[in-house]
Amino acid sequence: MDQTRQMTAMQAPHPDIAAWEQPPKILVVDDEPLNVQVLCEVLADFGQISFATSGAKALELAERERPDLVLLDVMMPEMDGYTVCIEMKARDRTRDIPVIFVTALGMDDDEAKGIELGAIDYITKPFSAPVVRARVRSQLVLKRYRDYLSQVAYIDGLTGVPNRRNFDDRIDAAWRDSVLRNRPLSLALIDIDFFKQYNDHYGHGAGDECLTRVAGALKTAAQAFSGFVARYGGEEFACILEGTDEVVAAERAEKLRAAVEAQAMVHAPTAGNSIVTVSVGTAARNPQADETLRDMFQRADNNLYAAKRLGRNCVISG
Ligand code: GH3
Ligand code: MG
Repeated sequence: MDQTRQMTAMQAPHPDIAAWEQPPKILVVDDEPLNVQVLCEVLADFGQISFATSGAKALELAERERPDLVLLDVMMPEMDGYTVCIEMKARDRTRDIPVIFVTALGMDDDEAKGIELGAIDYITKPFSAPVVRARVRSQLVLKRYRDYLSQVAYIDGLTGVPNRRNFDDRIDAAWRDSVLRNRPLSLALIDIDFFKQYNDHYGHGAGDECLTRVAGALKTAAQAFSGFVARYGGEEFACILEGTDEVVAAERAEKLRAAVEAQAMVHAPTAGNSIVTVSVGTAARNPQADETLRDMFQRADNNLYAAKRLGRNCVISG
């Protein structure tokens, strides 16, 4: 039963684009309006098509709409397609958007250059509608598979929140950033209280549902202060609080604790609390101390266990 639920939560993309719930977004870039018109007509049934007739406008749209694919004319006045591609690959928000170059027939050197710049394919002018459609279709399907795989690799299959791998990457980056910019960084470790009793009483399936609700409540609460919540393992979650010192971290951890309590999920009669609650331990990076990320973790973990010893459903910071 659990497996079925996980599979419906993250389905592999259907090979037929028409079956996708979210139609793909394609950006067509060409300074010649007639070419734009032809490409838009050829691709109309694939999804949502937008267009730009200059490199600058293309970059703006790519940043804003984050299309699944860009068809990019090479020869354009002011900013040519190569420059647009280089700019896209240099920016975080547009780096992963696949680009197909549109080149005039017989310009082999140009095609090679486009691929070296990070384009994934090219289409030659004058267009052949079936070739354009076939190339675009295959790239859209590949893009959707890449998106799916990165989701599977970085999202917890049960609860839908970021997984441990995702968390490890983020905390490493956050730690480096906080050291480099001398900015505060805090961490909250969150563990469900008496969860074994919940499982023992209601069964593992219900336990899974409870975990999912706790994850959802934590994620929603953390959004208010841009906290990054992940499933750290089992019934333990972690929240990265960037730019947050010890005092503010304690306030935010309290909001996370209260958000789970507010769900008012009835606990097992054998559990020490009548509703499902969490205990939280926080730690802030101490810029004065010669501390490692591991040290900060250790302190958050110690505080979590102190919170458990103190009776659970509380936050211990410092
Ligand atoms: P404490 O308040 O001290 O944290 O007690 P606890 O019962 O929550 O802690 P304990 O470590 O004894 O038990 C954790 C339980 O969490 C045991 C394990 O079966 C359950 N668990 C871990 N991962 C999952 C999961 O993915 N699904 C379900 N249903 N249960 C899980
Ligand atoms: Mg627990």
